[in-house]
Amino acid sequence: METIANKVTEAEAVSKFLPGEKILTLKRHGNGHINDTFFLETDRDRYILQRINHEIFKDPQKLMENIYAITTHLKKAIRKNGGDENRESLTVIKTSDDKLLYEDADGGFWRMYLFIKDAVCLEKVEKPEDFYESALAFGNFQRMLSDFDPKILHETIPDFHNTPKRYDDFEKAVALDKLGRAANVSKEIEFVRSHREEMGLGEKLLREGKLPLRVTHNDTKLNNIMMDKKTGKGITIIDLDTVMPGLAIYDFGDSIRFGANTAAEDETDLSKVSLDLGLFRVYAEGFIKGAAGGLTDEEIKMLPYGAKNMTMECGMRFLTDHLLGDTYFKIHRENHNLDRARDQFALVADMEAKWDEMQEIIEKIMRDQKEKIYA
Ligand code: ADP
Ligand code: GN1
Ligand code: MG
Repeated sequence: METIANKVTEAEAVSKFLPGEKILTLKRHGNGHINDTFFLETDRDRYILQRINHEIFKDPQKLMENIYAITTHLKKAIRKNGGDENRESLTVIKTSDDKLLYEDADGGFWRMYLFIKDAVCLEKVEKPEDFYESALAFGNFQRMLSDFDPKILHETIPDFHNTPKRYDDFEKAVALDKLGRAANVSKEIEFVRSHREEMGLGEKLLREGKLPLRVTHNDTKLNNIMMDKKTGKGITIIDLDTVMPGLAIYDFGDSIRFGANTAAEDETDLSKVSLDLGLFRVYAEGFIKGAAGGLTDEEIKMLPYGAKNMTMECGMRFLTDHLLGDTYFKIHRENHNLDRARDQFALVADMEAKWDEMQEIIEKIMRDQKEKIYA
């Protein structure tokens, strides 16, 4: 068996889900910023074991009830389409006493999923077709959840994409200046402040009923989707922790923020950071197609704003965490959150330079769609 730190605790957790299975491999896995994720291979099958970050998800039981309800709904839709429900959806493995979670003696909360086999999780778009396929899959995910009753869902992180609320949290962190870091980041603080007003637009349109509240994923970055190794298709949407009522333009936007950036999310050479307009167009086409007519004209028109606002909000969250002492996002080096924030702000600036082109791309897709309908 390959070993890892804390192996007693992880192995103990495994025994609660899979008593009698022999552990062959158990090791850290993936690049998520939130949970502790482990790859597990036993003499029977392969699995993902996760310790849920309960500083962030305050009620792991309710979180798992959400995920169980969502995956049950998705599996039904997948079966109806003749698909493979254990491959196209996450599958929750319960404990041997039929619970969705195991709570260890230290107050850690563990869950288990089937491992999605013969699939890869990309950290970077390698070719436009991959990005198009991921867009189709996220659009399709949105469509499959369009008849899911949002009232069943617990709000796992209240105000997750409430950008004005995020702005208030940012100002509080600046005022507190817990570690005396604010003086060094005055340029970044100014950048956020200069965008304050526009960051409220999504919430305003929602209040006015111009954008609908839907059941959305809310964390649609490229490494939250598994791509089939053979066909290259987006096969499974993972990381369902933040599935909650939200705005479709933000699901679109978060994918653009991560996948259409010509650099990694934490690149320090900012000259490498820019919006790839080709990828923006490809993703927009896939997302609209995947949603299969489910998006309103107003939503489609607001896609560029969704991209810019998610980038702005994420940069602001990274900067807030830097000011508060890096307690939210996992960091792997000094100033990691600051590097991430600077990268996001550089991307926002590039979107501003390319704003007219972003709008034209979306308008052209809308015109082409109408022509197809009336042809
Ligand atoms: P986080 O919330 O920390 O991002 P994720 O649930 O996204 O955690 O998991 C982290 C990584 O683990 C993913 O990016 C993916 O590479 C991998 N992963 C998660 N669930 C599965 C699964 N069921 N099958 C295969 N890989 C998975
Ligand atoms: C986190 O969990 P993960 O790594 O897929 C975060 C997202 C951010 C993203 C930035 C629950 O996503 O909101 O956009 O990092 N998830 C949570 O990379 O806060
Ligand atoms: Mg993730």
